[in-house]
Parts: sequence; C-alpha cells; structure tokens
Amino acid sequence: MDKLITLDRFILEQERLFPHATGTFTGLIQNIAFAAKVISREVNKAGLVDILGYTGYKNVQGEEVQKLDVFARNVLYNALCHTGQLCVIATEEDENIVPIPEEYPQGKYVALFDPLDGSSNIDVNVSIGTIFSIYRRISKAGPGTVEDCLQKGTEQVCAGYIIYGSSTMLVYTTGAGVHGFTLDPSIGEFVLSHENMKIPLRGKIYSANEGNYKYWKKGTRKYIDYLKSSDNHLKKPFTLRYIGSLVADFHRNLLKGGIFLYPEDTKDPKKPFGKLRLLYEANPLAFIIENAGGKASTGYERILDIKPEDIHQRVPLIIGSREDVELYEEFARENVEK
Ligand code: P6P
Repeated sequence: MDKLITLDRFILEQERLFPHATGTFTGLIQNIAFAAKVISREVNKAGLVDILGYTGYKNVQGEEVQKLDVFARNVLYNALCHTGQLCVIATEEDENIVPIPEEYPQGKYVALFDPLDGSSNIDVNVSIGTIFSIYRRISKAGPGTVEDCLQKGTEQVCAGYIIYGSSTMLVYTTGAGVHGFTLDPSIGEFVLSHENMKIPLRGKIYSANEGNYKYWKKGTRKYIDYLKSSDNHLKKPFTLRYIGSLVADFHRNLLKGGIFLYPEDTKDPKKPFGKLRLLYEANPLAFIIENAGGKASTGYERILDIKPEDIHQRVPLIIGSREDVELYEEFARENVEK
C-alpha cells in the first residue's frame, strides 16, 4: 500500500472541510483512538495476564463485571478527562454521569461509551468492541449535565466503534460517510482500509438469538419464520449468523448486508424492551448505519428520533440493510395491532 492514510491525516483533512473547526473535535477522536490502542493491546494478551475473569461485583445493569470492562472504562476516562474536550462522560459501567474533574477545563463535547461490549465473550476469545457516541453540550458552561447526555440520536456529531477481532478496526462517521481504519501494530497507527462504507440495500443474513423465539411477539416470530422459509423473497432460507457480540455482528452485516435483531421480548419483565441500551449501543450504531445507507428502528420508530429519558434506557434494536429492516417493520405491525 503505497499511500498510507493514517487516521490522524484523514481527520485533519476532514477538519479542513469545516472552516470554523477549532481542532478540538479532531483531538477528541485522536484521544479515543489512543485509548483504543491501549485497550487492544490488553485484549490481545488477555489470556496471558491476570485480566480475564470476573471482578466479583455487578454493574448498574446487574451484570457480572469483567476485569477488562473496568480496564477499558478507566483507559477511556484517563485518556479523555484532562483534555478540555469534554464536559461530561457517561458509560455502561457507571450508574450516573461521570463529571470532568474541576481541575481540568470543561469542554464543549459529551462522550457516551460502552467501553467493552460483548464482555461475556472475552474469556472465550470472541471478538468484542468499544462503542462511542459524541454530542455537543447543550448546557451553557460549567460541568456537563444529565440533559447533555439525554439528547436525541439525531444530535450526534460523531459515532463509532472499535472491534477487537482478527484485526483491530476503528469505524466512525461524523455524518459525512462511514470510514474504517485498521490498526497496523507494526507502526501503531490506524490506517484507512475501508473508505465510505455502504451496507447493501438488502442482505441474506439475519442475526438474532433464536433462543428467545418463544418470548418474541407474534409479528416478530412470523418474520423469523419467513426468513427461514423457501417462500421468502430470496426463494431460499436466510443464513443465520449470531456471534452474541453486538459490534462483531453489526460489523459483519455492515460489510456483507443483512439484519440484526434484538427485539422486545417477554423473557424478563424488568427488561420489556430487550437488552440493548439506547445511548451507547443503539444510537451510535444507528447513526453509523444510516450514514452507510441502512436503517435502524425499534420495529416501530426510528432509533435516532427517540428522546432518551434515562442514560441506561433499553430499546429493541432492529438494524441493518434498509429493505430488510423495512420488511421487519411491516411484520411488526401485528405486534401492536389491537
Ligand atoms: P444475548 C453482549 O453481552 C451484548 O450486550 C451484545 O454485545 C450482544 O449483542 C447481546 O448482549 C447478546 O445478548 O441475550 O443474545 O446473549
């Protein structure tokens, strides 16, 4: 590859498209990329050091916390809290918003993270990921607020993820296309490898945990049955690919086309809207998929239009190729018919 375009070079060239850019946002993305390199190093040697396994306590979600979860959250916090780029942080691992210490400048951006999604897969060496979502603050000055974190997904200025897989990739959008960078460990740089990523209009793959089938509503079950029949629009059954790691399932479908479904289910009365979180899972991936020509909804409404009420709010997530998501939405009407 004769022309290495690093992430730094790419974002600086993008910054020049915005005459009023101050470079703060560029610095923010660079700091997230730095944190990703540190997390990638730890993830890739996780089996060799005492960073596998559980911490012995549960997070705000009531889920077992992996040592790497905590590590990833702390790496992101330490890379960003002192930079003067942020006024507040919120993460899956923190019950409440995380203020920027008073000794540091309060910046104009808000960062929301799932520091290490798919952590139940860490110990079995399955790809996992970091998901991030960036907003401009709406509060005027001083420490950021909960309201700064509870903006609609349409207000995102940037969203992205890092997937720690066979290679480490950073994929992000600022609304001007979706671009992928692969970490070259020999030079320690993210290098442009997938410029202007677009998801196929329809796919042949579906991703869902069929173990929940009996808990799904009627329209959802009918859609899955349709995909598995030979009478569907492909005239052959869809392929099921489900890794159980959202970033890995999302990334494959972004490249190959297809639909990921985590619908609402009746499995857990405490989680009637499914398992995935709006702020730091559904919204950033929805911003990415729409900028790649795809679609993201709850089955009933556009993810990005939802006004968040709580930083850990859960939503059903149906995301991927536009025509596949739209077909699901037709089936899902039966779920809400009186
Ligand atoms: P289930 C991982 O724990 C995660 O949050 C996502 O990465 C993944 O898509 C989902 O949960 C898998 O959930 O219920 O199928 O195991």
